[in-house]
Amino acid sequence: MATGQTKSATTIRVNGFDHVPRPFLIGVGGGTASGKSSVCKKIMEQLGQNDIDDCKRQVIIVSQDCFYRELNKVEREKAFRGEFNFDHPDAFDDKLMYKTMQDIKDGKYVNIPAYDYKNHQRIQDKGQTVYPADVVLFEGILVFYYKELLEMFNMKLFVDTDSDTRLSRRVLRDMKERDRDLEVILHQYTTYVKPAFEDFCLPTKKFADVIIPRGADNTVAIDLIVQHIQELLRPRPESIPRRVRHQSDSIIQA
Ligand code: UZR
Ligand code: MG
Repeated sequence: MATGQTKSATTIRVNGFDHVPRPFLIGVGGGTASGKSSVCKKIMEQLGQNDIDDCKRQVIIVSQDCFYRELNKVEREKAFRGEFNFDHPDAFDDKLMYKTMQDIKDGKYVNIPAYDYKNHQRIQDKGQTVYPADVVLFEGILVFYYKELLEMFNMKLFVDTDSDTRLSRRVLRDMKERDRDLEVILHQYTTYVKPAFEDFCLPTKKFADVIIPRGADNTVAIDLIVQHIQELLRPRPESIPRRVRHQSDSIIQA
């Protein structure tokens, strides 16, 4: 399935009515290197979703980074010099992001682009197919910035980690995983990352339902969130299967 394409939602018949299972959408915001991905992974683990086939997962993670927009030639040259602001809301393809998240909410199958941080571009032909799931975690620095997106979330978490910790993690990660020089990382951080965090990310903390201090180290907060999600998923009518998926064109019950 090509990037941006969708496949219509799976309809199931419950008590004589057509029903499309819709996922519970959780936004996970927070500054760079705050531990958003780690918090999502822990939630997934505790909901017993590890070592499960992609198409059978009840909980999935989608990263906002997959929606960085395509850069033109001049912008890409700037990006390689560390002079492009990836922390500004304009760096994202907001239209594709809304459409994709709306399709996910509508229980459709979607394909989202993969992103290459070393070359600052989408990886063509290498996307992630998102199958309809019970819970979708959407994580990123600016997930609560865009009003249309904000309104889609059923639950909003903000990972609140001290900025010294975030900077030191960011330096190590960018050197190791993103092939960057220390000087470029620090220049980028002071010029773009930190000011944009203060202008665009931090003000969205007020929209959060739950603020998680210390990120993934905060096992108590993560336990509470997991318990809450489990309870929210439980009250579904017994007659509605927890999960359905396509197999050829038929519908099978999990
Ligand atoms: P997290 N980013 C890159 O480093 N390169 C890119 O091509 C695109 C994004 C960075 C971006 C932002 N900033 O701070 C970070 N820069 O990815 C967000 N510079 O990712 O939330 O995992 O830190
Ligand atoms: Mg991340």
